[in-house]
Amino acid sequence: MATLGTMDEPTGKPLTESEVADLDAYWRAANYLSAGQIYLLGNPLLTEPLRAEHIKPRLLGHWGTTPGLNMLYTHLNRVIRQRDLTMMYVIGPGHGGPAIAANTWLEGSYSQTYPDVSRDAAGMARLFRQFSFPGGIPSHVAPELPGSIHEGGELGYSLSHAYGAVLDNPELVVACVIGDGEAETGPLATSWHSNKFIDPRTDGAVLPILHLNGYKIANPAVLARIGDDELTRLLEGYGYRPYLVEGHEPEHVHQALASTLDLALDDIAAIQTEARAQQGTPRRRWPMIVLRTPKGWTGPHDVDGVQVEGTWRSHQVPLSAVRTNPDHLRLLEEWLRSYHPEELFDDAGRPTEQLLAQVPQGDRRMGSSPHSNGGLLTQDLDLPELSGYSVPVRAPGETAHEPTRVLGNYLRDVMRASLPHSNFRVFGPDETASNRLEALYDVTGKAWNAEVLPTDEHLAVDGRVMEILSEHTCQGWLEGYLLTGRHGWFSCYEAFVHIVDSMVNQHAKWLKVSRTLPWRRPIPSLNYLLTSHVWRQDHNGFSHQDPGFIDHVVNKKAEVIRVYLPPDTNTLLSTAEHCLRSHDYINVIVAGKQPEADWLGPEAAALHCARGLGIWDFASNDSGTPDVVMACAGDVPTLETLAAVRILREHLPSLKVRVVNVVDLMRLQPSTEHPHGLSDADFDALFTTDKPIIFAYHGYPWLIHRFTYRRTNHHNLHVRGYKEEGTTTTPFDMVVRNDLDRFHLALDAIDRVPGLGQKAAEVRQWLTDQRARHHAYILAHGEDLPEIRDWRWKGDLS
Ligand SMILES: Cc1ncc(C[n+]2csc(CCOP(=O)(O)OP(=O)(O)O)c2C)c(N)n1
Ligand SMILES: [Mg+2]
Repeated sequence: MATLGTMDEPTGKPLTESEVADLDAYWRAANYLSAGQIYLLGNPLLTEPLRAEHIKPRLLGHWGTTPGLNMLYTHLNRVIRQRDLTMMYVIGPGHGGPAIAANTWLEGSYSQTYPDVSRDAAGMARLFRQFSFPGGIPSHVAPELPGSIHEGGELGYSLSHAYGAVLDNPELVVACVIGDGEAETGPLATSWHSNKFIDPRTDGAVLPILHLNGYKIANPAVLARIGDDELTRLLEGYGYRPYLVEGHEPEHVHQALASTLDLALDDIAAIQTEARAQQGTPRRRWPMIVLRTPKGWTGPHDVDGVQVEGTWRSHQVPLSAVRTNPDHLRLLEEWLRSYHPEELFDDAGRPTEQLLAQVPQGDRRMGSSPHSNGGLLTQDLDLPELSGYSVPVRAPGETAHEPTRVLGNYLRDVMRASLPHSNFRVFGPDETASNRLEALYDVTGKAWNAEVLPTDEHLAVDGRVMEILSEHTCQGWLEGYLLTGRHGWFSCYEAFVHIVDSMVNQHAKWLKVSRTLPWRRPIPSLNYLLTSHVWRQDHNGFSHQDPGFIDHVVNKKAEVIRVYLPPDTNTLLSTAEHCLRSHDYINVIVAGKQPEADWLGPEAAALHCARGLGIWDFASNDSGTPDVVMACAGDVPTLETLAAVRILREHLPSLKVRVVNVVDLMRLQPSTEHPHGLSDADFDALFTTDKPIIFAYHGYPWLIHRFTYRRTNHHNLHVRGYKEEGTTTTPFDMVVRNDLDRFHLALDAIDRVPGLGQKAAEVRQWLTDQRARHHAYILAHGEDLPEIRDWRWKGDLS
């Protein structure tokens, strides 16, 4: 056992000479195939001397990380075979794509997925040519690569993805390589703590492997330069038991890595066996590996008089002028021949029996892991009937409910029904209760295996609500969970979900590409519930007011993105059910948690959500010929619109008003741009071709213009929304500050309906006065005017 500050560095030699030779041959083959992908357009087996025309015109890809990744793949295959493990490989430095392509080709998974890239000379030539080549595959561990759930293009998410994958997969071990550069990122740094949320009885295990190759792109990596003592303390501080494998002599590293993997997997097996045999589940110190090997290992040592192997210079292509510089060409040939391809592949380019004997069989191959193509394993959720949760609505606006609290009851029973299948979890940065979803705690707890005090609530080692104050980790866990075929729900404050803007980008890209790959089965959608939204930050104020996540996600491919703004409880329930049934989408639902008027009964809500938008007859008096269209999207804008409509209809009874509510924001886009988009004819019918439209929108107003700029009546569209005016103030003052209040919406209508301004001069003045009254009142009393607080939509005014 290591003493503090010293990593275990196993010294055993578990391998026979011939086993070392076998492993080394496999590793050399993987390295050869990796370098071949980066460099070769022809002459894949080096059957003739290397010439400039055999070299790719553009040399792209990353060599530096690759030999280490190959070394690990080689040895993971060994332990998979020996222990019959179900293992997946997640690679933080996903720029090491050639390594995974090489290994999955060697093991046969690649050719099984892409039969034209056969496991022979012709296939090898294709494998080489297609890499980072127009019409081929990307340089990273992208969705195109079998066995991958993690592209790794954007660094930082490997460990949270790995942990998400092992939740509720008790047999799965994920070997997760973390780049020493990647380890400097915020998301990676916080994700070490995932080990406090694992239940060894029902979850699988992550084996983190910190790849200490010393460098990032042009700099040393911090963790490689703080000394073993400090690094050990850091990793132990995160709750791990680090084992060190260090060296550059292949034979030594083979022995050290083999004995270390044996020990680490023994540790994992012991933890799991012990935990699964008894009731007590104290926190465990899970093993991890620190692999300190040279960056660009086995590549050219010196190029143009400077050292490349073992330095940052090997990050991408160690030899960059091979086509024009005969010296580089010679070095490349020496380098490639140093692996002795003639010993590794037969005359037909097939891997030798020696290599084939080392790969696991069938689904045990990491490139064929069903977990890495999670849709294969997805079992749809058993969703309870909504009727058990929906609220009765006798008349619109008569009653009020807290939408997310009611949703919480539904999610509780979704969770309950999922328990036998262990395939649903709720994620959030400590906001499940704050977002009023606490009914979930009737059936499950919050995952937690660290210390528990008597004053804590709902903490449980086997809890299925995952709360950590790291939006990055929540998102990473959830993505890992979804990508391995299970279902999830992420509830987050609207303003702070921006923290994962970049992660959602990456997931959207993953989905976009996956959808084009017939062999990748659809996975459950990524569902966001953004509550505690911009308009109701009573406790917090300006820092918490930002509805821009919607603007962010709609930049992604239309076929992947869905945005919903349910205006009340029943529409939220219907939307949630729809999202939980869906696949391959990113669903963003924005809905309030404060008591809100119930506008639609269960059936009307279901219909409205199915349409995505529609005329609200109960609030309209236009009989098919409106003078003005009052449109709204979002709960607070809907309330203000209806209040404005009531003012207009009371004060100007001859004015014909049509109310259109939008729940599915994507309906506003042209049908050519989004699968949910309305045809122009449908849009014109709802919004007219020539009448003013006053549109009250939840978020930044420009988005509505962006969606509708091609519509016939766009020049008559006037949008009110959040214009970055906020502070800690009353709910109504928030809308007043942003001109989204009922008085301003009514003013907008008066000003935009031709000829109405003069006739309605008195009403206009009254409306302006109301805003002034409001202002004076809140300054004096600290709360909204009673008639604002107690306002209810009442009866039929027509
Ligand atoms: C979040 C993020 N920032 C920057 C980059 C650009 N980048 C690509 S590779 C790399 C260095 C990675 O170093 P490390 O994680 O140590 O990987 P390795 O040394 O194994 O190549 C950087 C900074 C990135 N891909 N992602
Ligand atoms: Mg590195």
